[in-house]
Amino acid sequence: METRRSFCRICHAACPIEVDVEGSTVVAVRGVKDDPLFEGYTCVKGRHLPEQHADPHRVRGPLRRDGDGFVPVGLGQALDDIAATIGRIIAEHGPRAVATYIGTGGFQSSTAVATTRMWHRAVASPSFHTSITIDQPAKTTAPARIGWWDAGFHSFRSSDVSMALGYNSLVSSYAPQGGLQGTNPFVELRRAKARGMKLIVVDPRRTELASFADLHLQVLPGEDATLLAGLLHVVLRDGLHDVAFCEAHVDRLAELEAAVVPFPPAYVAERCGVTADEVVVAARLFAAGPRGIAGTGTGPGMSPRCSLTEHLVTALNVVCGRVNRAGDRINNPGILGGGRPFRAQVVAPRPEALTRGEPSRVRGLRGYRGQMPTNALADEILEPGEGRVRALVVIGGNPVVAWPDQRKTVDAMAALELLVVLDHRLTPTAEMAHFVLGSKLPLERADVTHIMDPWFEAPYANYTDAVVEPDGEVLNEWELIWELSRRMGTTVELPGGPLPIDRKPTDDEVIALAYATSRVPVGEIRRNGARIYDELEVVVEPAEPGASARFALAPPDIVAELAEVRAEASSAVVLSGFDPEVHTFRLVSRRLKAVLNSLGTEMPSIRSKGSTNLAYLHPDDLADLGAADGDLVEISSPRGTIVGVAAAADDLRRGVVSMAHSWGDGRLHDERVREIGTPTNRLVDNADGFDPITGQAVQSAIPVLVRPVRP
Ligand SMILES: Nc1nc2c(c(=O)[nH]1)N[C@H]1C(S)=C(S)[C@@H](COP(=O)(O)OP(=O)(O)OC[C@H]3O[C@@H](n4cnc5c(=O)[nH]c(N)nc54)[C@H](O)[C@@H]3O)O[C@H]1N2
Ligand SMILES: Nc1nc2c(c(=O)[nH]1)N[C@H]1C(S)=C(S)[C@@H](COP(=O)(O)OP(=O)(O)OC[C@H]3O[C@@H](n4cnc5c(=O)[nH]c(N)nc54)[C@H](O)[C@@H]3O)O[C@H]1N2
Ligand code: SF4
Ligand SMILES: [Mo]
Repeated sequence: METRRSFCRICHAACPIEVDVEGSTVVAVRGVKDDPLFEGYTCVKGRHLPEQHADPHRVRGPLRRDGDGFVPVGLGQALDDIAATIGRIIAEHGPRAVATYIGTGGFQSSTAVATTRMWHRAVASPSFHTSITIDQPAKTTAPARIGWWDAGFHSFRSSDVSMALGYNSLVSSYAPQGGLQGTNPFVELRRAKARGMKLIVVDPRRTELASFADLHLQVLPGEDATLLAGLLHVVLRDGLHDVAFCEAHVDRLAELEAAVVPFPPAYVAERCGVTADEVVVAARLFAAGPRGIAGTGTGPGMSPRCSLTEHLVTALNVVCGRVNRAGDRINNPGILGGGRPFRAQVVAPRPEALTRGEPSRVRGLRGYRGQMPTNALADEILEPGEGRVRALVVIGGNPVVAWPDQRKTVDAMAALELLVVLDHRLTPTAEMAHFVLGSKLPLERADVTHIMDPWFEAPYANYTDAVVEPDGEVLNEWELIWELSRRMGTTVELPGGPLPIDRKPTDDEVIALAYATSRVPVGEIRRNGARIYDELEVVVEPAEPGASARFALAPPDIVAELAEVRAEASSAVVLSGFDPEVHTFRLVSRRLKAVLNSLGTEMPSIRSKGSTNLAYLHPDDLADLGAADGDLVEISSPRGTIVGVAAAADDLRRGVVSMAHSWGDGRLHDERVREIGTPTNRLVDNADGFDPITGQAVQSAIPVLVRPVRP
């Protein structure tokens, strides 16, 4: 038996691992105790990688649709057929008709996004989609309206205060401030608390993270914009903001102050279901700083008015001056990103960037930052007319359960002329495909730590070679793009030059081409393995002479939306079908430790921890419904109905159903809910109450009616 070093790629966190291998069998996986950043951390998912490799149902070679089932087919034949169909659709309907979607699984492969994006450019198809546009997309669009700070905002390790609105890093390893992702989050948090950092958590659930909080606001879901307006109200009213910073760098502070006047603590408290005192204490604790930021997770990022919420949280950080100043050392300048300077100046808002993207054919939406919104892809497939999407290649994603509006998504998958899925599992989406291509598992390919690169709390990078041989006729993500390019005669240009077409490159070559402009050459990162590049002394430079851009705190559309919020009784009114008498509960999303979105239950040890996504409810709510733990409950939104298995949870506030997403299958009923769970996206309407800028549907704080299912 041999032990090799690698890193886990089930989620973005990139925990370094030691892998025991016997021939091509993965025998055991452990954390790396001496890793300078992770200090031995792994989670239950990573430690069960051997079961992922041993899965008897793994897709080990191409499958082609044959009636209701599949037949195995040779890889060359499958790729010939796929390339020919894509070529025909482009010739008949133009390149826009061919779309790709890279999901969370695809993101883990460090060259998937770069190669797929450039393939789109080569065939002139704008229809490039990823899970980014359904994963808190307002984070990518808010800077265009409010501006950005070139040298970045405060990092976690140097913070005196951290405000977490709707994320739960101790389960998700996700944190907008870095710090609690890509590390050992438990150790990191304890150290921060030991040095005196104050933690404020805003969440309807007393989450694992909230249990460490100095202040937990157990809010009603969906009201984060109101809460943030209230925090800004207190900060500005009491003069707790950084006056000098605001004078030098912000515009329209007076307009923002005026716009939040109608959000005094008493009003905000009533609306958010907390006390006025809690609102004031939170504002003062945060403003006291002097360092630290507030950030949102998927809770607020998927609730109504996510763009406004993201604007206000950035505004709160800005008025408190929580940015890196000239002379500050940047704790992680990024290793794979380019060696750009960090300057103490505002990056000007560019709201026009949000009105110039490729138009979507529905709902007045547009592409932004080189991608089309995934929220509208089902409509792009279903809406007749020029530019209709007819072919879709899904790379490590699971639209049937993960996309908003399940019914529409299922209809869309069925309407495609060509659906290709690259995955190692026969997912509910793969079950609807014309071709399923088996993907390599992460331990079968080389990768770099590209997702975490800008977020690591230290200048850290890792590189892994493949540690086992691939099992079956399976493909890496870039290999699929290369195979299509070769057959279609397209050139995929990467930062280091074109992907060679006359011969098959290696993983290492493709990584070197994709990260040719990295701060540390990838060859060096490969030689070093996991390492902190402490010798990279990057210090914030003064502003460029003449730099005059300012943060746009209160553009007229933001002021107008704040007034709309103030005129509503609840954020749920954005949904036209909402009836306050009927939809008395709010359904919120949550992550589960043992699974990643739809992935996990194929591993027997994980499956034994639970085969359904329980519908957690406060025990008193359950009692009022006349239901008990383990009973079936029917959950209905204005858009649809699911049946879930109820579970009592006293960590929730009353009136909230907390449920993980992306379970179940595409059959649109829940007869097998106890065995496979149920997809909460059946409750989601992608065309009602959506955020007008990003198209984000209401996927959290969904107004629902809950009823017991009588046997
Ligand atoms: N209601 C509701 N809906 C949500 C959310 C929510 O909170 N609530 N969250 C949203 C968010 S944040 C996201 S990111 C999306 C997720 O949306 P998706 O990414 O579409 O869904 P996943 O279930 O993560 O699908 C990932 C797939 O990749 C496969 N995979 C894993 N590793 C690899 C690999 O190395 N290569 C390849 N080719 N495939 C691999 C897995 O088997 C799995 O089928 O869902 C969104 N949907
Ligand atoms: N173990 C595990 N880790 C994961 C994933 C997984 O499925 N499992 N998924 C990965 C993905 S794709 C992503 S994007 C990240 C997401 O990472 P996080 O954003 O941390 O996701 P959650 O753990 O669901 O935390 C969301 C929190 O928001 C709260 N919430 C819901 N609605 C509201 C609201 O309206 N307002 C407020 N203030 N709070 C609200 C919920 O109660 C929940 O505690 O996690 C990643 N990591
Ligand atoms: S946190 Fe993510 S990367 Fe780390 S072991 Fe768990 S699944 Fe793997
Ligand atoms: Mo996500």
